[in-house]
Amino acid sequence: MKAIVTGISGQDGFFLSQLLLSKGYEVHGVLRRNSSMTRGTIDFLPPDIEKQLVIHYGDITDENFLSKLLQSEKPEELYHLAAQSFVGYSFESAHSTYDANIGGTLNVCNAIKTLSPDTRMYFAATSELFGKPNETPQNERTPLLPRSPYAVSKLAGLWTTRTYRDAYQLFMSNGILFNHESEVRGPEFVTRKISMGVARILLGSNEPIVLGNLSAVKDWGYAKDYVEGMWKMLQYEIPDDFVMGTGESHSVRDFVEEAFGVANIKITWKGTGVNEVGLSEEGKVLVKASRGLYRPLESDNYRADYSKVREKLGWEPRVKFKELVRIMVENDIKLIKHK
Ligand code: F7E
Repeated sequence: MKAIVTGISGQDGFFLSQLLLSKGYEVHGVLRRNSSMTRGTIDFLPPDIEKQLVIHYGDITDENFLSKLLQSEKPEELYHLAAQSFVGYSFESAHSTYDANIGGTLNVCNAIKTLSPDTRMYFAATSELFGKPNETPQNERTPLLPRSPYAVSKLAGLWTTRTYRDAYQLFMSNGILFNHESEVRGPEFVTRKISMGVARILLGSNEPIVLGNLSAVKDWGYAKDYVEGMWKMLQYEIPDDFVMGTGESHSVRDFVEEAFGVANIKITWKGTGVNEVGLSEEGKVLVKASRGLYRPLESDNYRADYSKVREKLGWEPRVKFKELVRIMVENDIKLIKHK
């Protein structure tokens, strides 16, 4: 079996490529060349794993590149993970977000349709499609009401794959995944920002962690579990859309408390909104809020109803919130100690 993974240098690419290799796949990854020649999470892979990957340098916004790739490789499966995935940044740069997330997805769909129609495709959709939902928990029937350029772009991607699936009988499945995190999460995302900040403070730093909206409520799971669900979607008899999450809701504030708890530091809160601070027992400021880190629109109130993936694919999250926070904080403590 051969699979192509776009976005192989991201968090999910890190776990997915290892899962596919362990199942005996030939794994091809699409990687965008950059001037500093960094390769994202590929550089964190064990060398014996990394050398098994076949890397194709190119960009998903380049239609020609994708056409040539699909024509020459004709993979059984393609996991389309590449995207501008940072919601906050999408407010500053909607255009580049649309180019990568809508244009890139359209290119992938067109290349499959014309050059490799037997390829099964997974599209990385997102819980951000729900916006600020009125119904809890959210499942495949919950209305899609995006509240960021990122979410709008993913809505277009979702409907592109649905349309191609129905119009041309292609196997294209959508994973509507809630937040999934890990020890290789990028430092711009809130969970990693917190786990790194806690590790820094535990090991002597006096710099508080500066955050935006502490009250945002998300459903956070472990990325390693979610890539298994992606693979299961492509083994299922029909293409379909699936919600994946943990079924637990927690605020950013809960994440902070739990993370400091792993480091045996108790935090208490004072003030509200942008004036909120988190203090240690000795009164030291550990966390503070900043207006500049709030988004123009927030999407939250999330809790996944993942009964469809459980019933149809036999998928369950193994790692839930507390364990996830522990994995991330302990990993960052180890990383900082060995720096
Ligand atoms: O924000 C709040 C922020 O940037 C989480 C992506 O993988 O999951 C991810 O998107 C929450 C938001 O992830 C800070 O306002 C507070 O409510 O870690 P995040 P995200 O926006 O939820 C979804 C499912 C995806 O599809 C995306 O691709 O935390 N927040 N203070 C903060 N967020 C950040 N980044 N930094 C802060 O200082």
